[in-house]
Amino acid sequence: MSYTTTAFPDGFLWGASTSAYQVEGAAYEDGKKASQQDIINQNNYRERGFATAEVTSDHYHHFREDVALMAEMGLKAYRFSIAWSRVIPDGTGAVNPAGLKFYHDLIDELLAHDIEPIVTLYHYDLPWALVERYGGWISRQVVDDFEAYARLIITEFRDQVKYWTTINEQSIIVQYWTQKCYIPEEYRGDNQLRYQINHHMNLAHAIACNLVHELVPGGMVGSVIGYSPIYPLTARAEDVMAAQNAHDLRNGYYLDIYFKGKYTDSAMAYLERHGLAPKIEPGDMELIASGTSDMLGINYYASECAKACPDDGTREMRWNGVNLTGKKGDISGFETHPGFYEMCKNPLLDTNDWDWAIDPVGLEYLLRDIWMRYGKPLMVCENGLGAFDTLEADGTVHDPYRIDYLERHIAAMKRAMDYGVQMLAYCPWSALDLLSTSNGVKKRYGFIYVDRTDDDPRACRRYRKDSFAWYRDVIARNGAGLTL
Ligand code: BGP
Repeated sequence: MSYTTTAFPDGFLWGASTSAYQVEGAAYEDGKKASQQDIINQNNYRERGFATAEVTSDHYHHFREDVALMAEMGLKAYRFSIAWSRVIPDGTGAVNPAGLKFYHDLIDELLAHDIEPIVTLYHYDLPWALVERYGGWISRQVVDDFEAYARLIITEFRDQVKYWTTINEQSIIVQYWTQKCYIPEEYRGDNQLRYQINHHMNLAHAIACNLVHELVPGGMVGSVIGYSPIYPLTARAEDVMAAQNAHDLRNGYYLDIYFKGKYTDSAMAYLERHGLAPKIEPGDMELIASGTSDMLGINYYASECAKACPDDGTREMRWNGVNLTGKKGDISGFETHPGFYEMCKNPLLDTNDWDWAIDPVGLEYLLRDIWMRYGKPLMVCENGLGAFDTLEADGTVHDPYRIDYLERHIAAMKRAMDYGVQMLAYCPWSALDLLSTSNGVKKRYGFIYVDRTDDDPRACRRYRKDSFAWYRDVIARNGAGLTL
């Protein structure tokens, strides 16, 4: 079925995305102290040869050049995150003026180029001091400390930042908790903590929503969910039911908190039955319900597939597998919840080299589904293709695979808009190459190539990829003429 886009509405925010620890570098400069990602990525370097977070794309020192390149592409928005340990190095207490200055300079630079900042308060990088002090997100104390941090940042930038997102991808943090949070060794066997951490994040999210409403007149706030629509493997009723169960536990469980202020009944029943439900204290659900969202950020890379899974003692509960090599098929397994669902490969879809299904129609499907259920404006905060790119001797990078991926996803998003979905922004991942959360720097997503390897940060020189010129043209014609 062929579909070609007409122009997007005026004011649509064409953007791109990054996160602090994945792009900034300067991990220990100008007063910044370690975040848990600095520590986790040191381990990733030792154990797997992936780059550390010390330099990444060195955006901290190149940000003016990067913003100029973003402006050259015609970006109307830039979604990035603030590193808590840059502005409050010990997590609580003394504020680091140099850290705040960096974000002031960045935001001023963006605004000088008419680029709207979309700020994420938290993107996996809890100050390491809080892990050492009380185990990080495992402890409820983190909620109070997050509140103080969020109040500082929102107050500091409220005159310049309208769009705020709270916590990046709670859904993915539950799935890949030891890579997204530093979990002390002795706790790693206790899967209830995944959902306890998430509960603490729900409280922090609600507090941040309330703070934006209190401090930023006209501001808009919401979470950013890592979202995969889930298809049944077959049309068998049992597989369809399994896909619904997977949706409830992996997607609905977060969306219902953000928009209805409650946990999804079916998911909660499953968690309670298995001793995995979070401990909820008096007042928690009232706080969560008070922190209403004005919008939702969505990170979409791939759809997923589920099938029925018997609960007959032959299967063990497990969470997601991961492909660490970039060789198709090297995925270490699939999430399994006996009696509820089991994730599996969709035989109908091609994947990238890391086994992520490529599915533009999945974006239309999820946008329409979320819009139908919750009716709030949406923004794509991440979407993109991780690939091995090659820098040619003449400084060019030919990435037709990325152009194809993005074109079809943008077209799918526009078709959802034609059917009534209100979209604020499209911020693909990533503005420039950066450190992948799971695969080092060789897995690239950017419009701008950053010349470095996992072992050697070199000078991080920037080069425009073919997708850079392509995206500039897409923005110039306001999205018209793209084909699904
Ligand atoms: C999302 C994260 C990003 C980003 C992206 C790609 O889950 O919000 O931080 O990295 O996924 O994932 P990866 O880096 O593992 O390829």
